[in-house]
Amino acid sequence: MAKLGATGQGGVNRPALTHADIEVHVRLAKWARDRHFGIEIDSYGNQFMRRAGTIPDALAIVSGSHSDTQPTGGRFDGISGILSAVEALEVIDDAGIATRHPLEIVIWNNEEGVRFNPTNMGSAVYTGASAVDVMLAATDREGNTMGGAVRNLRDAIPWAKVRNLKTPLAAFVELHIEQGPVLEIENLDIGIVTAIQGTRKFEVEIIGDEAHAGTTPERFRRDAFVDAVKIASALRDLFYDPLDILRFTIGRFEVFPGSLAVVPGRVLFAIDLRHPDNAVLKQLGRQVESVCNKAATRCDILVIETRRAHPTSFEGPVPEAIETAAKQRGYSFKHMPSGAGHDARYLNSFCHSGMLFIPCEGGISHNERENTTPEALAKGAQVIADTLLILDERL
Ligand code: HGY
Ligand code: MN
Ligand code: MN
Repeated sequence: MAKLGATGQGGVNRPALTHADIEVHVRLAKWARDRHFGIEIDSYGNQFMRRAGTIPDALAIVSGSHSDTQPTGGRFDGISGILSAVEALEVIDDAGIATRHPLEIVIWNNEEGVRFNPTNMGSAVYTGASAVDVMLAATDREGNTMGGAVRNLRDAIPWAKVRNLKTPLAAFVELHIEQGPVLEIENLDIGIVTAIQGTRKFEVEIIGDEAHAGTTPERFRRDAFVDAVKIASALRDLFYDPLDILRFTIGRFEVFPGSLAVVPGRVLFAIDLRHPDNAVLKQLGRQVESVCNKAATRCDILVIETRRAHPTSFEGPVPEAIETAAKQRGYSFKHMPSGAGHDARYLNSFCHSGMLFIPCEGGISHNERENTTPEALAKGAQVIADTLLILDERL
């Protein structure tokens, strides 16, 4: 899978439903077809591969993650969660184990929010937290819509059946690399995820006037870049947290028209804000628009919120089953929160949900150097297989 969208520097660049990402979907669909598993794709492009259970109408127990990556992403963020589910279903199938519930592998569409903004669209749409029409209308930088991209996916897998959005599930469990250093430093096999911090994302548009860079005196300029820098600095002051719990990032900053000789007439940048306490996010998020407007001197400012997700905590059958599985195998584990966002966040308000982390070298992620070990991946996949079977008994 790491060859599909390989950057040449050891990483992966595989935006949602580009050629490389669709190829991931096709290969997994062919693998599933060879196993006589059912394949379904919903109207938003989430793909499900299903091994039937013995009880008719029993809800599916599902595991998986996302196949898209950051532009300079690693080989494990997302895809390791899908492949561990594949591995789990493969061994369960090879062993001829009949489960009561159907077991499913899922590929959530567009988790990273790189090509189409915002993040976690697939799980948000599936569970009803985001409107499908709005999300299908999202466009990438070339003006392609998500709706068109989903049609390309469907065309590539014509044998896939249609899955209805909001089809109920019995449970969802997601494996992910930790993307932080804790498990490696403490020499632990498995992290049982207790919570995901809340997030709010905004887009800020600064609208000035394009002008000739050589002839236009400063006093006549409405330079969008100049105001954008003032705004970015004011936002950094607003979000300064002496406790260093708040996470504030401007990871995208675009200057238009982007020519050396033109005073920028427009700047677009994105804010990523995260905190475990919803009250803090609420209080700070409320101030974004006024701080932007106050800091601007000559330009017009437009602020829109593109994503708001509350902190969520995982409790009940799924984390309990992960713990049972880890104990049975004699794997070391700890309970820990997640700083990164994951699709399990949206599933958690839809069905029993949980996540497990495996160690990640140096805690490095969203980086081409992202790495883990075959042993860590194998233990994680083993726990996923065991967890699916434990949940099949308990639910
Ligand atoms: O940004 C996140 O937390 C996720 O990895 N996309
Ligand atoms: Mn990621
Ligand atoms: Mn991820």
